[in-house]
This record gives sequence, structure tokens and C-alpha cells, in this order.
Amino acid sequence: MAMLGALKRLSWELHELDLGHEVERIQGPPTPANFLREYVSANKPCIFTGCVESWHATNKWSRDYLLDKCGDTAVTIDVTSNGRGDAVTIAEMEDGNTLECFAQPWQEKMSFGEFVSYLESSRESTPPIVPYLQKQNNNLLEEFPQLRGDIEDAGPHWAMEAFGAPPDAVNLWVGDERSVTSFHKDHYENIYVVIAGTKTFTLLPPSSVYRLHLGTYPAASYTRVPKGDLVVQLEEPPRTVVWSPVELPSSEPGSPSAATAANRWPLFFAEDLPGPMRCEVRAGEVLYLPSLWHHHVTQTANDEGWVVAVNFWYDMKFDAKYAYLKLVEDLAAQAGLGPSTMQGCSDG
Ligand SMILES: O=C(O)CCC(=O)C(=O)O
Repeated sequence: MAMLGALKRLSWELHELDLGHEVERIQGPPTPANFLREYVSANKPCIFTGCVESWHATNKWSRDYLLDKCGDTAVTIDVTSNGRGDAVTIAEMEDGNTLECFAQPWQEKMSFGEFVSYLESSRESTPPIVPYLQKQNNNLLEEFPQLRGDIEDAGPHWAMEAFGAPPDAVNLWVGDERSVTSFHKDHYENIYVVIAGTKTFTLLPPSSVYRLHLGTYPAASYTRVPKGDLVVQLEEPPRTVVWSPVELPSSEPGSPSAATAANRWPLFFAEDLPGPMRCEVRAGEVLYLPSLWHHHVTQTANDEGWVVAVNFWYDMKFDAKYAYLKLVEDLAAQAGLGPSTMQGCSDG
């Protein structure tokens, strides 16, 4: 496995020479030039504190305020039975058999007020139901225009200036600790602002793609059958999706133990490799998540029982780093560490 040795060396050198082992936390907004030079050009994540304090969102977005302003607003909600939409899932199919597939969430339309009640009432539901407001299609500006004035609607001014153009999408995320976002990467520069609660990001740089145990899975979707239950059905016509099955150990129901996880995904948990970069982004903090970084996200609710975040997706540059990443993907595939055609894999 000479190739694996070379990829491991690349991981170590990248962390030792450039990234370090922890996501930096910087107090106050950076200048656009500093942000561009130190983080965007370097493709390096960072948390910025104390730079969205003037947003109404950080001061006013209590449950009562949002219900008052948006209670009747029509929204689209993702629903699953395990809090893992767009994830590799071992699903019980309608015929009673189980199948490991890539399952996409069921989508339901309702008012924001109904969603808030549903988030609460679903905690008691049997069989389990987990709703997550996370439609990533510019939902904040399109579905909640009344909230536009509560944020900088093109993102923090220093980020927008550094990227040189307004964001392609501004998204609102509302959920609780039952929802987990599985490892994937995006072809976007991401400015992720937590408004309420805490998000925990586990990050792997693009060149660590070989640690994700990517596999090819049949595509499936949750569907609500007439008697009301959620079932997983394979897509017709059949399609496959390349995705990472890696899950992080936790005490939450359905999560693997540390020993099981290390056994199933040895390259991810390898002790002779730098640990993934894990960071908590708290209310009022901003994560710069560089394009193409693999990320897995869990959340911890605040005392109102939810987690609220806003993110801004800016166009990424398809430059040398993209070309190098493709090379690493090809090398990993040749070493049997991923599907042979890696184009577009695990893309959110
Ligand atoms: O907050 C989440 O659940 C996921 C966020 C994410 O994946 C993203 O912003 O790309």
C-alpha cells in the first residue's frame, strides 16, 4: 500500500505545515484583505467571534419573536425517522427486508408555526419522526423575506467584500439535537452563523477524502404512506450515489459505539493520522467553512429547545486547489480507497 503511505504523509504534512490541529478562533471581524489572504486563499477554516452582534437575528430571534413574525409563513420541512436526511442508512424496506442505501428525506409543506409545534410534539412520537427545516435553496430570502432586515442579507460585509459578489444562497436552518448532517462537501465557500444553540462541526480537509470510506449506494427516499408512517423506497428508475457511511460515535440512539466505529471505518479513526478537526460554533459565532472541506454536523439545542442558524454560500474558484483535489481523488481510487469515478462524490 505505497499509495496509502503517500496519502498519509500528505495528511501529516498539511496539518504540520499549514492547518495545525484545531480550528482557530479569532476575536472580532477580520479585514476583507486579511480574511482573503489568511483563510480563503489558504482554504483554511476559522471561527470569528463578536462580528454579528449588531444583527437583530442574534438579539431578537426568540421563539416568540419568530412565531410572531413568521407563524403563517409557508415552509418546506425535511422529515426522516432517524434525523439523518441525505445519509447512508440501513433502512427497513416495505417488504420487511433491510437495505443499506442513500436515503433522502421526505418533504412536507406547512406553516412555520406548525413546524415549531411539530418539532416539539415529534419528540414523543412512535415510530420516531424527526423534522428539520433545512431547505438549502436560498430559503431565508425566498421563504422568509420578512427576516431580511434582521441579518446582513449578503452576509457579513467583510466576507462579501472578500468574495467580491453577493452569495448564491442564504439558508435558514432550524432543528434540534436529533438531526445530524452526514459527511459531505460543497462546491461553495460557506459562512455559517449560529444564532441559537450550538453546532459541532467535524472537519476533514479535501485531501483527506481517502479517509471517508466512500461507497456506492442505491438512492432511496423517505415517503409517507397513506396510513401515515414513513417508509424508505428505492428510487425508480434506479440510481446510485457515492457517499461516506462514516458516523461518529455518540450515546444518541442509533449511533455506533467508539469501538464499532473504529472497526468499521479504520482510516477515519486511524491513530497514525491527524484527528479530524472538531469545533463547536456557539450562538453569535461565525464559522468560515472553506469550499470542498468534508463536514459532519451535530447540534445541541438551547433552552428554547432548538438550534437556529443562517448560512451564506458564495461561489468558489475552480483553481489549482480543485485540480490537486481531483488528483488526490484519482490516486485514492487507484489505491482502492474509493469508487473509481470520484467526480461529484459526497457533494451536498
Ligand atoms: O447545519 C447543518 O446541519 C449542516 C450544515 C451544512 O452542511 C452546510 O452548511 O453545508
